[in-house]
Amino acid sequence: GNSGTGRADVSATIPAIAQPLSEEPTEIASNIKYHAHFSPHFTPFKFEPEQAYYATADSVRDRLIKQWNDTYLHYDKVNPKQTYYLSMEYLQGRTLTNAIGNLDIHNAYADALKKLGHELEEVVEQEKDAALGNGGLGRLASCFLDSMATLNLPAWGYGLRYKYGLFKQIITKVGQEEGPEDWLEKFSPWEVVRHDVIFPVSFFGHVEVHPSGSRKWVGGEVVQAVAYDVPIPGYRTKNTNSLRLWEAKASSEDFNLFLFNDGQYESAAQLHSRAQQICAVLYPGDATENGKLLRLKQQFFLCSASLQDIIARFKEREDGTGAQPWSEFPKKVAIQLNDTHPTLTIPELMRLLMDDEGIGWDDAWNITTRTVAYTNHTVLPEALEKWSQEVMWKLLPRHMEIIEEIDKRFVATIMSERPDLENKMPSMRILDHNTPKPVVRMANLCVVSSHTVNGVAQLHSDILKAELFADYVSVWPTKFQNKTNGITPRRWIRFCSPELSHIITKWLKTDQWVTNLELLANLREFADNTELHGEWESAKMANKQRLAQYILRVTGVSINPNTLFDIQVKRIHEYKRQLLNVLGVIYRYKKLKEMSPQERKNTTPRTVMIGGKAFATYTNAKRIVKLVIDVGDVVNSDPDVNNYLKVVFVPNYNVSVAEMVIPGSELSQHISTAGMEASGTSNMKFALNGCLIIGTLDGANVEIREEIGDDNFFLFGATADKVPQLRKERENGLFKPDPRFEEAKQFIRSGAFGTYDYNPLLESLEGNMGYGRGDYFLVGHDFPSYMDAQERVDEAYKDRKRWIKMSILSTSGSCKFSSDRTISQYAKEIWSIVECRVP
Ligand code: B1H
Repeated sequence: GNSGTGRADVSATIPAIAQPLSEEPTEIASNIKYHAHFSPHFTPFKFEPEQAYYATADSVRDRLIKQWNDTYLHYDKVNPKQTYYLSMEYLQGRTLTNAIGNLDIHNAYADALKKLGHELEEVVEQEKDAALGNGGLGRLASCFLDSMATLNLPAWGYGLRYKYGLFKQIITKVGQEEGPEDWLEKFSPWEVVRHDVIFPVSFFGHVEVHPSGSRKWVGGEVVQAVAYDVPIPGYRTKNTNSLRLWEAKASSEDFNLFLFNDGQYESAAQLHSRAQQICAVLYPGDATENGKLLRLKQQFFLCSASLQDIIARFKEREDGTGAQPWSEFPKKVAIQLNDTHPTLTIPELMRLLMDDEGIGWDDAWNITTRTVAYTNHTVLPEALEKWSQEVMWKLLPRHMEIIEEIDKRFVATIMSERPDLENKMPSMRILDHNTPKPVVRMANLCVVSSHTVNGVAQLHSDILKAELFADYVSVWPTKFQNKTNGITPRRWIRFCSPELSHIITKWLKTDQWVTNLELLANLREFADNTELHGEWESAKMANKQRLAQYILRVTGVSINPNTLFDIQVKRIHEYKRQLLNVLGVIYRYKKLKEMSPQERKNTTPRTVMIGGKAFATYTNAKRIVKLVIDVGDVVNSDPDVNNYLKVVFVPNYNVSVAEMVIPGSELSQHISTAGMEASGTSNMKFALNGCLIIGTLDGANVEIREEIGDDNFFLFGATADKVPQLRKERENGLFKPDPRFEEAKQFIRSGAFGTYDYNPLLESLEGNMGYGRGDYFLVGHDFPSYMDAQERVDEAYKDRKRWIKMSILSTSGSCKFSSDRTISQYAKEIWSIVECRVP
């Protein structure tokens, strides 16, 4: 039992099933007890935080299921046009806090748990993050799901149920090491397996041609796709949408009993383990692509299963007779491709319509192109997917036939309508025969086959139109749009910073801002109010203290909440320029060392925190991690300076770490080389939480600065339009490095941070210009203006009143960056769907 711990004794009396929908803490407590007793996942009568978490999750899930089922029935009855968001990644993070927050029963559950001897804050920490994504692209998909449900939009997500999510980062003396992220180790209480939703997905095989001329793909390997549904509740609404994650399994006929009886156990189960590989692990490359067959199988698995499901639902809802008016399909279905990863949706939909439904090419093409839209998330060359034609012919022979036909017809149309584009054809075509190995360019396939193509911030969309897709723009001028990214204000301020949220609600005299972020603009009028300043500062301080405790717990480094908390957290990539940050820190350290104790007292004390995962084989990224750790070791143990500077590497950055770090930050760094970060979304989260930004004119920074005002943004660096010219100058030996830059690099070379070989990192900043060489990312060029901007930060921070005002203006200037706004625009301008509210 739990006698003496203050925790509920779940053995004493058999709990009655308490009203599962009651909002009374007492009733909720007995409902949680009921679950601990009757849906046990552990040895009976234990009630530690872990048991309390699972019992609470079961109790919350009961509430969700009622409205989830109602939503399903309602959409079925109304049969509205529905959006299907196809994504290889969802970075959902934890669910419990978000679920009780969206259900608006946080306090009742907190009180109920208290009655059972637990603190909600401790209980929710038991949950493992669902990290089925790499970074911004995956988290964007999750924010979109939250907004679609909150806006009562009939819209579902489709993805894969990876057994292992994004690797766990372990920081040791040697730098980053990777471990498996076994989020299903116990199980997830938030998924429901639908045993009746199961579709076959084929690979390999050959194409049979029938005497009639029709073609049929006969797959060689067949695996089953089983649906696992995750409820996506909207905020304060009944609508609860679904995230449907597919799991691959072999059918039981595939188990070879003959081989098994013969003692060949491994061979007997071969097909089982082959099927299990498909959803075993998320590919860990953020903005990189590595062309492995298994990744292509994953992509096709997602596309094929999702389309079969979408078509089955279309037929069921339409009339159930089997005589479908297929021209209705684009009026009922909008499919959004989250980057090119689900591109195979296009040939697979064509195949299903032609080969299974007997529709001719022209009609099938019309249906497909009116259904599918594509979002581009990057212009980095290493992320543009190109699949080997040879591999594709083997894995998907029928799809390659269709892709060839799309390519052929595209060429024919352009040649007849736009002969002036003849010399552009080689780069515009879908098939590329010129490389040593012929490839399919997935982005080109998407542009040619989608009714709409969008970028994720204004600057990015402009660059797409002017560069990557310029030739297509001249053919289809209205196909290209911008949809500036957004973040959900529920997870990213209301639930992760309740202190600040309550202050906002108090001053705005309404909590409507949580679903109508425009209202934050009304905070501006109080930006000079000293009473608000006091409250604001103490909320920020509470969040900083919480962060300091967390840092102490995970790194052993104690940091002072009275210093400026300066944070850069994102995937480690040379274009994001964590190296610029570290070089700046190194220069600051060196100057502090040279100062007299009296001079040091006049500086602004800072705690610099850097976190993020490096792709396991990206050696320069790993060297940057190691450099941050080494600099931290030296600086933090140097008694001359460690009251004025500390440097911490935040390990294993993920969604729940972000929920801790962002509210506690005062300055955040978004310092990519201009033109390279498509949007960025953490910049929006920081700004919303009253954190000031030091940044370049890149991605959404441009729009954030526009909204919060140039006085409240620490700007530096080259602009995107100047970057090509600067690279050329550099190539021609015209670049004159700033002495501060040389000094910082020399300090590393001198061995000040240990014996690790940093030469490869320093060499990437030198030598001949090329992708990844010769300071391609212009760290040297931007260094002086970066240091100047940092000096302006130091000055601004000394003036407390000014700083707090800037912080308030950051929050109130963040209205535009709600994913509710983004999703409303997608719904209206791309999907043509409207709300379908569950009564
Ligand atoms: C973004 C990716 C990405 N852009 C390939 N591209 C991947 C590319 O596993 N892969 O193969 C995974 C991810 N991710 C990010 O999308 C951009 O870099 C951010 O700037 C942007 O904010 C985010 C959301 O639009």
